[in-house]
Amino acid sequence: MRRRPTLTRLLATAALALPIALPATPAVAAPPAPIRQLSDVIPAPVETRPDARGTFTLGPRTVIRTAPGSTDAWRVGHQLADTLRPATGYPLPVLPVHATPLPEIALLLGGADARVGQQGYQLDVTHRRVTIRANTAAGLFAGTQTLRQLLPAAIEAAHRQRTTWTVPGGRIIDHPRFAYRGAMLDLARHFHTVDEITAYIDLLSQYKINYLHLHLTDDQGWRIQIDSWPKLTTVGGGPGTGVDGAGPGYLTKADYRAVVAHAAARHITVIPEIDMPGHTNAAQSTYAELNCDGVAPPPRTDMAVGYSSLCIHDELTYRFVEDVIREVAAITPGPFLHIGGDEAHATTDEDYRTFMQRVLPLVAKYGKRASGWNEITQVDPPTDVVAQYWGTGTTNADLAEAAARGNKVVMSPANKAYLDMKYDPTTRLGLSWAAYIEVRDAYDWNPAQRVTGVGEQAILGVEAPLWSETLRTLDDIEYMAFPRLPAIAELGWSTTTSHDWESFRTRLGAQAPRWRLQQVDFYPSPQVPWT
Ligand code: TNX
Repeated sequence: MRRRPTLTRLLATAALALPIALPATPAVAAPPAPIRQLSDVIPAPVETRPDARGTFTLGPRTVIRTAPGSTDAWRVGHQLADTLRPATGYPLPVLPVHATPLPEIALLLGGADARVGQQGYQLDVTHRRVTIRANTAAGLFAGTQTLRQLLPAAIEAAHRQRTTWTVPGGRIIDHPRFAYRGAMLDLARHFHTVDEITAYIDLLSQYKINYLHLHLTDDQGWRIQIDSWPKLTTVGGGPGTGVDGAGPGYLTKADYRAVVAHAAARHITVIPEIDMPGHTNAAQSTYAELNCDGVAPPPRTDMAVGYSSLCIHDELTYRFVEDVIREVAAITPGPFLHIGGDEAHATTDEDYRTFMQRVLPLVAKYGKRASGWNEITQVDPPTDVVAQYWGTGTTNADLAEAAARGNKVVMSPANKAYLDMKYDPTTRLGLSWAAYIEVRDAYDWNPAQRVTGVGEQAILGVEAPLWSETLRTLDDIEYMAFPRLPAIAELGWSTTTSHDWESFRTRLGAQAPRWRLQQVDFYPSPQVPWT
């Protein structure tokens, strides 16, 4: 690469040739002072203490140092280097920690403020170094995602950029309000490939999302390989499946493991969902014996819900369910297995109870903790069962009773957190049965004050579901998730005291240059001052 003469150098040469002395400071506009502040981060950090003297500049000699002996920390260090190298063009070697005069980014386990807990971190930025301290690799990873947002947006470019890579000085102490911050992707209505899922995971991880719930089965398609029932995928997930027959495909077990590993490397835990006893037409149209009358119904590619039910009083049903739970549990390292349970309108209340009382112990038998949509609270499930609230109202007696008994709740109110709802009547994609959800609607609610009797103590966290009836491509996914996903991520992570729409929309607007560089196809909401 040819080095172009800088203006300073040209002026210095001119000064030698001229009889008069030039002022020591050439009349060149100084690079603008960093306008980013420590608090310009989504989700908003718990505590920021800026120190204007401490600006750190990432340079060609910067090294990344990680806690010795921790492969987890070393891995986070390499991920950070991989993130920072393309745009900076710097080597950023990852080395074990020891005293060094070199400018450095240090990733250390231990020594952080006691408040950071298991998922948080402390970030210190001085002129000489950036130090991220945490108790876990997950905490270090969260800290690196904050650091990424504190660098100029150009850091997201895939090719070398000419800019000054400053990080504003000071200290951040940060930790999540809720342990669970989820996103859900529906693979059943339209299948999404491993590449699409992992691309989505990469975006989620930037906003400290730590659970990815995969809706793997529904009336229109079955998307996960089950060896003991092989036609579930080849037929139930085969050609012609999905809404309008336009979403065929399925994950092999190897695909699923690849997704799980990609997520785990970003400290995201995958939760598989097998929806039952309703939403089962794909299985029942594939295997006639799963129907009470022994007759396979035709495959369905429409968007109706609530018409299918497994046969509650047939032992074969439970052999099927146990096979599926066993095989899915075996490829799922995370603690949760979601058994759906929503909209079982073709199952009587009594049969629903019978079914759940047989199936919940099967989840436990294979070492998993069951979660289900909030209908599952109708059967008074054991208190380790997690209920996911998807209603639009502010009262739900079964849910409140379950919360009082000790069941934890994940909040996904459909009129706030559903990413498949249209932004407004003109949105090309999505549905509108629950609400139109503009960015402010997605942001302005409190998970612990949404449903009467389900307060802070009962809430495990929040989740933003993305149903795929109308979504086919990754662009479609991005358009519905951005910018609302970061709003839900902030509700899950940040304290209520920092909740402020004006602050949020300004910080959100500043994300746009990053999304453009990442080629995220976001919805340019008129509510947000995009930069
Ligand atoms: C309701 S939410 C459903 C899904 C649909 C979704 C579309 C829930 C538990 N069930 O089957 O895909 O609405 O918004």
